[in-house]
Amino acid sequence: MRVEVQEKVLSENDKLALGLRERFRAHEVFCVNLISSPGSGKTALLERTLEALPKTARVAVLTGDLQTENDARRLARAGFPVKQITTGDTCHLDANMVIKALADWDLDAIDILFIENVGNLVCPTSYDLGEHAKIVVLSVTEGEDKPLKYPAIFAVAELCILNKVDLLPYVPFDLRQAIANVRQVHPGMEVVETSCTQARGLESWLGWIERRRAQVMKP
Ligand SMILES: Nc1nc2c(ncn2[C@@H]2O[C@H](COP(=O)(O)OP(=O)(O)OP(=O)(O)O)[C@@H](O)[C@H]2O)c(=O)[nH]1
Ligand SMILES: [Mg+2]
Repeated sequence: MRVEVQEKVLSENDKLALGLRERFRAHEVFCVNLISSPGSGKTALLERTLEALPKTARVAVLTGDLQTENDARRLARAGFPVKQITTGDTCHLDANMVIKALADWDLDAIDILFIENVGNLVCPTSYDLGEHAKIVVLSVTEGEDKPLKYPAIFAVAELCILNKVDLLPYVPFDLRQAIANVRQVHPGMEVVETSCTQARGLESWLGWIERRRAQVMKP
């Protein structure tokens, strides 16, 4: 008799991410991983988010880029803990970078951890950071075909933020087709339309965070 044993071989990153996920669970930290092309508005969305939260909110941000501390500087203005991870020539964050960045933070003092990944619609998709949800940001200047061209991130993300809707009158972007493309790759996927320059759609986004966090924290 032949018995087939199928065992998923965990990569080194997966093992570290499992450890991170366990730490987030133990310290009751809700963690989201924001992924998009460069310039879709990840930092702008986080700026508006931090501004909208009460000063007493226990939130923190890790932000990844190949070079510069620009995003950390922008985000630190809101007064919450922020740390930049500069990856040099690496096109994504990995679990080890997150572990190192968290080393001197007290996770018991954090309820929500936002991780802004390096701007890239491909590489960050396959690196688990121990997050509870990946969120993909697509902006209207990128073209409505991107979910079909880069399906992997749209397939695994729980939520699609469709950003820069204030520019819709000026760019040839078919909003209905874009949403149809998102849902062709990921049936039923929730889409929230935002403008970070006009602070539109933020209530829906903040509502999603609250609902999803409550789900994750349910005993
Ligand atoms: N018109 C408009 N511009 C926006 C919006 N959101 C962001 N921007 C602009 O788009 C540019 C890029 O925004 P960022 O927030 O830096 O984008 P990002 O995704 O963080 O970029 P990287 O970190 O480099 O990947 C900036 O000039 C923003 O001001 C929006 O909703 N509407
Ligand atoms: Mg950014």
